[in-house]
Amino acid sequence: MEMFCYQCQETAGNTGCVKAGVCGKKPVTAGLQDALIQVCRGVASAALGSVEGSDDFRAAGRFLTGALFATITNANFDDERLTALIGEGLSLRDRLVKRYGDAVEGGLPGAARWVPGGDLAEAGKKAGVLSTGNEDIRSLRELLIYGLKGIAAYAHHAEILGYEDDAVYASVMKGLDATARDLGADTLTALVLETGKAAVDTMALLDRANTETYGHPRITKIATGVRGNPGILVSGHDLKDLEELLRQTEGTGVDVYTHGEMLPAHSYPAFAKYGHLAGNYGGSWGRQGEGFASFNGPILMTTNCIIPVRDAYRGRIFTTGMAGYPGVEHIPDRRPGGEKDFSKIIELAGHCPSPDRIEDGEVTGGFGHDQVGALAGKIVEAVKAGDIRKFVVMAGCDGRHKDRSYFTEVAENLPKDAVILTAGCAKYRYNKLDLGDIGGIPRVIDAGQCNDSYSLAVTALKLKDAFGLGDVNDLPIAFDIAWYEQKAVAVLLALLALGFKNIRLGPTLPAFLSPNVAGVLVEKFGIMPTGEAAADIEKIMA
Ligand code: SF4
Ligand code: SF3
Repeated sequence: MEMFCYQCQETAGNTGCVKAGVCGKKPVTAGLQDALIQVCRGVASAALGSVEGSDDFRAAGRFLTGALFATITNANFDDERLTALIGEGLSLRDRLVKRYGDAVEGGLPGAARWVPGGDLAEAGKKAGVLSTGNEDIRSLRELLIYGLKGIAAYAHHAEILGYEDDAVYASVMKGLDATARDLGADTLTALVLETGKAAVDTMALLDRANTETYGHPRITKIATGVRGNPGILVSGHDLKDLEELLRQTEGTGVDVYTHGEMLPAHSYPAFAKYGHLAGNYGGSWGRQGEGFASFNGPILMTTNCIIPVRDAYRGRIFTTGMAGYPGVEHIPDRRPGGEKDFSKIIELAGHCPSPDRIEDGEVTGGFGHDQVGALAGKIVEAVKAGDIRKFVVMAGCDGRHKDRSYFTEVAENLPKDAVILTAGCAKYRYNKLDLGDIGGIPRVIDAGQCNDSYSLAVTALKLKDAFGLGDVNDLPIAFDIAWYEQKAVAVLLALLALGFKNIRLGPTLPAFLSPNVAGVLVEKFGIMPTGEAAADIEKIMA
């Protein structure tokens, strides 16, 4: 076995990638990511001895959220950057151990003194997933770590906008520390559920960061065609990068297009005001190969999901932030108080042909909780009048698995009195279908990025109040969630923490759930796998 990774939905054979990642991750990269996780454990344990909110505590919190984010599926494939992060983490850990090691409750676990030796990737592999022998403990530890990776991504985005919450950092530290200790299944299960609460808080923090910085999203029609100017395509999830790029391209004659999960940016007042924010180009991350090739201009990957880079656009793709790919130029981070310098990308755009037209329509977005709140009266009326019978939450990720056509089939065949609530790139399976509206309420209500899944939960809670219900599960709502990477794990844990039950999850259940752990989720929360579209629709509408 050259590596072991089973953190995403596309893991080989739904058991684990052992030779190379289906995502393109090489064994060395996998080993380095394992090493980075091990270093993160040590940093977390040592930081727990520091005072919450102190400079050292914050430095650890920031390091952990950034480093965990770098290990999310399709975020960073660059061995040099991973190695640099490991080095940074080891020095931080050793400094924290020296200062606070004695104050750590229960003493420091072995991970805090881990010495990788010469071959980092090999050492990482030894300390990786399979170093835990018991499959249930392994499953719970990994479930915890993947939930924390999602939390880390959200916390990192919030931090970029200047929003931090020490309680979130503390939860990340506590969770990581727990995976380095000899804890039983019950303790780990309780921690997993606690992590769901931390996920809710982190998503609320990011929601505040986004809406206070860029305004509340408003219903917006977004063009999917192209204009005749040269363009830059921005993918990933980072709004700050887009903000700075829009500012720097103003008046240059270069248009900016969004791709994949950047689509919802069009709905924020702070971005909609830019006339050269031209539209959204292409589909979700899985189809970036074709879309990036025909775009003709530079592409900026701000976060996940980057896939193995093709020759067709190798010379014009750039990464920034926690994204990275070997041989791809990386735009360095902004200095405190400064902006990133995108001049090289803008200059390159000026020498590139304009994008090929691949479609010519529009999609509607901008249904954040504030906007839906404004429509609540209308929605409640439509439910009471029997015009809306069910809300079906179909949020989450898209992917390349052939069974994902299930989600298109469900969307197409849901009865006309069902409304789909969505967020994340899962929407690309049905957001360009003409599903119509119910008395002016569109049948696909798109809250935004996976980062905005919180908005859907707030929407559901607002509807619960509007209907005067005591339990969210009494709402006419069903969950049919598509997952791929670890942010979706955090969202799932958040939904469980908020009390939502009977969630369908597909296209497959996570390989990292052992039969016993899956059993607990089924029994306690009614989690179930997606099945045949027609049969599921019947159950959803029942
Ligand atoms: Fe395999 Fe997914 Fe891990 Fe990539 S991230 S190596 S596809 S399990
Ligand atoms: Fe998509 Fe990667 Fe998860 Fe942000 S872009 S939802 S998969």
